[in-house]
Amino acid sequence: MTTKPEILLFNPKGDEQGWLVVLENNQAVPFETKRCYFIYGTKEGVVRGHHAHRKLKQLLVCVSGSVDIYCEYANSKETFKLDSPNKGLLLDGLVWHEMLNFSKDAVLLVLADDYYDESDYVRDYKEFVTIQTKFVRYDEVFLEKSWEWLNDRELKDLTNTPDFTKEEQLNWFLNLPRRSDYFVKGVKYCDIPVGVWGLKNITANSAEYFGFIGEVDYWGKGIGRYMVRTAIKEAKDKKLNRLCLHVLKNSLRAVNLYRSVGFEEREDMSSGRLMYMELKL
Ligand code: T46
Repeated sequence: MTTKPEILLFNPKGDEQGWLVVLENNQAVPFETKRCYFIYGTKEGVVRGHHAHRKLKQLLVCVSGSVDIYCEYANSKETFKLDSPNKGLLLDGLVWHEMLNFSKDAVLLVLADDYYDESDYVRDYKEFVTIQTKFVRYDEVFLEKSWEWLNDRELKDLTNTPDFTKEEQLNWFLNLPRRSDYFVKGVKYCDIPVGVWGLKNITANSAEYFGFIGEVDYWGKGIGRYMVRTAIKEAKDKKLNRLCLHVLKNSLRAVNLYRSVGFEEREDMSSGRLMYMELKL
């Protein structure tokens, strides 16, 4: 299980004549150390890391000089300054981290709770996003969240959602199990409901994709790409030979995303603010 990155303060022994910090297992170090390594001589401007660990626990201590550690965990992004040998940064599990702004004299000591294992590294940011994204049953939680999301002015506009009442929404939800022309999934990131995707107007040959991320803090991570790729796979599994979608013409991010996975505009079918796109499967 991943926990939030945390700064631990040590208790140095000594006085003005000199200091000593003790790093003992299960004391100042909150795990059993199996491996220790250090990074030094890093040239100016170099950024290291760019990965997360699936399970590894690590304690990073800058024993000389200073370094910044950029961390991404769930939806929070934080940069921790390690500029004293009296403090350490605890990284436990899936935290994307990058080490930057190494001072010339920086020595970054790392204690780890396991031996080196390349398979524990997630070095691709896209994979970091996909392993934390889950497509789950669209349940009452998503129903309630969708009410909030689709009544937000910006999202309502972006998704071209018409006005609807609570009652209409509930009827739609209660009818879902009986509908073979409709498929919908809730999207969770780090267990937090963030969006919805689905296929509608499903026939023997084709369907229409829809999807949105309702939690604005999660835009730009690549979750949308994973949603549409999964929808394409779902359509192929259903043996469909065509997917289509409607997107706002001025929503360039979305248009570019759909183009990048193979959707093409059909100008004859586009109208007003809406672009119609198609993908042959
Ligand atoms: C981390 C940050 C804070 C080994 O063979 N054994 C080891 O124990 C380690 C740590 C690395 N290596 C090899 C793997 C690479 O071929 O050393 C090379 C450099 O490793 P990497 O590019 O992963 O280095 P950093 O500075 O980006 O990351 C390191 C740690 O690898 C990583 O676990 O969390 O420091």
